[in-house]
Parts: sequence; C-alpha cells; structure tokens
Amino acid sequence: MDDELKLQAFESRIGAGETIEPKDWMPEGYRRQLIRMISQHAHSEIVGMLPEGNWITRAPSLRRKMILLAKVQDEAGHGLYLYSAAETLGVERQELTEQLLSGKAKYSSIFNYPTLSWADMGTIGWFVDGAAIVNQTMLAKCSYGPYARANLRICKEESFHKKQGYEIITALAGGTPEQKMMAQDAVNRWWKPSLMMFGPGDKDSPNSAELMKWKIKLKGNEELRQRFIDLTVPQAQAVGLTLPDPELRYNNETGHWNYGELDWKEFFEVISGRGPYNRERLKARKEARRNGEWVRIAAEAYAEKRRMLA
Ligand code: BYC
Repeated sequence: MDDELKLQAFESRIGAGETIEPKDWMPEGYRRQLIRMISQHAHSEIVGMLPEGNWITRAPSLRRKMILLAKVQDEAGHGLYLYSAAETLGVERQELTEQLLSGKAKYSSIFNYPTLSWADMGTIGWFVDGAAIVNQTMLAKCSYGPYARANLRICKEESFHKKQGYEIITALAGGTPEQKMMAQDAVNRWWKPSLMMFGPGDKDSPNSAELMKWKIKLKGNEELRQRFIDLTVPQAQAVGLTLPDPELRYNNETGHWNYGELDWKEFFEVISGRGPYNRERLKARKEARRNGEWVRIAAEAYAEKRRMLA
C-alpha cells in the first residue's frame, strides 16, 4: 500500500474509535506529536517532584510526611510509565532526558513557581493534581494505546493526590486565623498559574487542530480549563476561601463560571525558560543526573556481564 492509502486506512481506524498500537502503521506527524507530548508530560512528572520534595523534611507531622513522600514517589512512577510509552514510538529515554537538561524540551509551566509554605502542598494537590485529572481523564481515552493506558493508571493515583491536597487545605482553612491566612495566600499564588496549565486559548494553540483530528486530544484547552474552574469554585466556597479573580461570576445562561483574563505574557515567559524558578529546576535535575552517574555505570556493567555469561 502506498502512503496515501495507508493514511486513509489509519484515519478511518481513528474515526472508528480504534486504538493505535506501537507496531501499527502511523503517519510521521502522529508519531512526532506523540513523542513531543508524552515526553513533555514525562518531564513534567519528574520536574514536578521538586516543588513538593522541598517540603518532605518539613511536613508538620509523621502522617503528613508519609502521605507527601508517597505522593512524590508516585510522580516518579508516572514519569517512568510515560518515558516507557514514549519509547514505544522509537525514541530513546536518554535522548529525551538530554532534551530536558539542555532546555530544549518543555515541561509544565506550573513547576516553575516556588513552594513558600506548607499550604502550597495543599494547593498543589488540590489545584495542580486536580487540573491534571481533568486533562488526563481525557488523555486516558486517546487514540494511542500505550499513552491511554499510562494515563488511566496515572489518573487513579492523581485522585488520591488531589484528595490529600484538599484535605490539607480544609484543615488549614478551618484552623487558626494564621493557618487560614496561610491557605488563602497559597490559593492566591497558585490559582492563575494552575489555570494556565491547560495551555493557551484555542486560537493560540497551534497543535490542537492536528491533535484533535487524530484523537490524541479529545477536547480543547479552553473547554478543559472551564471544566476545572466549574468543578473547583464550589470546593473553594465549601472551605470558605476566595479564588483571586474579581471577575469570577456564575453565568446562568451558559451554566459556567465566567473568569477574568489570564496573564499570557507571564505564561509565555515561563515556558520560554524565564519563569521565577526555571533555573533552579533545571539545576536540580542536572545535579541529580550527575549524582546518579555511578549507578548508571554500575547497572550497565552488570547488564554487560550478564550478557557475556549468557
Ligand atoms: N506548560 O499548541 P498547544 C502533574 C506549550 S504533571 C508548558 O496548546 P498542546 C503533576 C506546548 O507544549 C501533568 N508548555 O500545545 C506532576 C506548545 O509548545 P511546543 C502535566 C505548555 O500540546 C507532579 C505551546 O505551548 N500534564 O500532573 O496542544 C506533581 C502551544 O500550546 C503548556 C501534561 O503534560 C504548559 N502548561 O497542549 C503534581 C499533560 N501549555 O511543544 C502534578 C499532557 C502549552 O509546540 N499534555 N504549552 O513547542 C497536554 O495535555 C498538552 O500538551 C497541553 C498543551 C494541554 C499541556
């Protein structure tokens, strides 16, 4: 079959809701888009361990420490499922890691902000994992089998992450006036950056049309952002915290919450490597890579020895 016929057959499989598997024929554009998106997602999970990892030694109780430790370890696991999913497309994990460390690859904008107080652990779980669930529940139904299955598993774990974050915030919001203030301050700092996790508005999203045509993305950035807002406003009201947006208003006609303009200039600065914490995040990843060098050498030598003995 020539490529034109293969493409038609591929697109009719997508149209029929079939799942594409690694050994199936796929257009180069589909493969390229998946490698870009899955690797960015994997990097986000790995870099995303840093802001919370920063608080493990300062958790306010043993119970909180155990929960946070488990959550951060889960994020490492997510990174590994996702790198494995990317590898099914014929790319090496080492190459992807190098793209991250050289600053060539993107990772989620949200992890370029500092974690200043314990309440930030609450808002990360509540907002960041909450936003990730809204986005990834859709990706769990995407057309590429390995990515869909990785997201299915990730979402189950994110659900626990979100609950632990909301529980931290509920405890602080119902605590002393100082604790409530700490929770409100974290909400003030994390709300808008969390909304920007969904990516730019649909007209500034160059990848969406192709991704939606191939059912890699099932919904646009704007629709998912709105869904997250609609789910989160009542949760903020329930704990007596205010979301920092004077234009947030329920719209009876649409059944959705209207919200104010986001700072897209800030977003594009952050994803271009000039956010508040981009340098620190990459520095930490480079140090981790250097410190783990001896483990990789030992593992490689062990694998080589087993190959020779086989
Ligand atoms: N941050 O055409 P667009 C987690 C880029 S981690 C950075 O709309 P697309 C967690 C975009 O890449 C979960 N860059 O892109 C972990 C594109 O640039 P390139 C992270 C962003 O792909 C630890 C350009 O802007 N989730 O849950 O159609 C602790 C134009 O955008 C961002 C994922 O990675 C951003 N926020 O849609 C706690 C989900 N937004 O590549 C929690 C998988 C946009 O053309 N990814 N850009 O140079 C996706 O769903 C999609 O890639 C996005 C963007 C919705 C993020």
